[in-house]
Amino acid sequence: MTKRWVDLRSDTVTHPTAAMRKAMAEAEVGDDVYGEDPTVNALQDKAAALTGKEAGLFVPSGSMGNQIAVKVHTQPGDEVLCEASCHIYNIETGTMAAFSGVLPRPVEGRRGVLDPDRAEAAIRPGAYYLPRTTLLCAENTHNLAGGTVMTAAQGEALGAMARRRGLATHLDGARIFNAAAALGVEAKALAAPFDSVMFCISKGLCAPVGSLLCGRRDFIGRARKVRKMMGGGMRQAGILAAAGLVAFDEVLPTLAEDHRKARVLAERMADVPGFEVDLEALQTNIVMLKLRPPLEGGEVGETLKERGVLCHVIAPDLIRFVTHHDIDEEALALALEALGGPFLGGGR
Ligand code: TLP
Repeated sequence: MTKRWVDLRSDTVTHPTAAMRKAMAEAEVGDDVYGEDPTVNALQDKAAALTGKEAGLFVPSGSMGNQIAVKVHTQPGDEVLCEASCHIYNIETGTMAAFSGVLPRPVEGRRGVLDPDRAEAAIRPGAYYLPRTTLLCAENTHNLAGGTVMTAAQGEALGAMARRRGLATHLDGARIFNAAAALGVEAKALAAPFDSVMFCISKGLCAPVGSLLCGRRDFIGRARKVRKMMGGGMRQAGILAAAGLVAFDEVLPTLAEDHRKARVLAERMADVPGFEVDLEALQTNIVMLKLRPPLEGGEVGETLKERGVLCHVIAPDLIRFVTHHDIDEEALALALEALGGPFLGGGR
């Protein structure tokens, strides 16, 4: 029998469910570059409805969805306000600079949430020799802050400020349904303050590939052109979209379970000498573990791997664990057992 890994590196590691594979095999397809794939069209319509936007566009990845939005909302030389540790700026290979020719203007948030006054203070005055600040990007849930949520009220305050100052707004909602589940609200309430929103079906929702970019109809029209420019025009993509349609019915309603499992893991971690977890900051499915010296990320990661658990070592003092649909009760028990052994003094 092959070894069972408990893979907590990310929720991107989830596999499509049996129902998804069946729907994929049976999907009605067409050429989506002609707009003729009925399953892609159905997914885009559903995504627009879930986020309360006029239209949606199926894109191969979350990064592409975000970067299309940046391109459509800006002109080269513009400045983009974003939270300092956001994905768009830090983990998308510098695409906003390389592809859109824009400058990021990082602003420190609190637990990943931008304060409207601090963000407003970073907007450039209108002098002709300064860059123009034209776009504000937010992230919900916030990945590097540890899956933290931005409430609808916080989003509304940020959106209102941006509108008043004439900025376009984009929400990286890769995990917006985790935020919605944690807050007990609909995703569209969290997306409403923003002009555009991107969410992923390939993370906690278990679909194998893809993300949706949603916004006004004219914005999506321009986004479709940029997607083609980036090489993201797909053909019989209904095979992939079919999994997304299943995900909304089958997996989306179970996200709160992932959050419960993250808390069980985090509570166990809080008892391990040298481990530090901020249980108050833990709101969804991402557990950020801080290590106190002499513990070191690489070594702790290796020890866990020897015990069958995979995690994402972000820095020598920081490890990320993400729970998801494929972490069942047995996997959770294995992870808890792995955390039970010593991490110092040759306790492997
Ligand atoms: N995040 C991945 C890695 O890139 C870190 C992960 O394992 O969490 N926005 C957010 C908030 C994300 O967390 C991610 C992926 C993306 C965008 C990009 O999505 P993809 O990987 O589909 O390009």
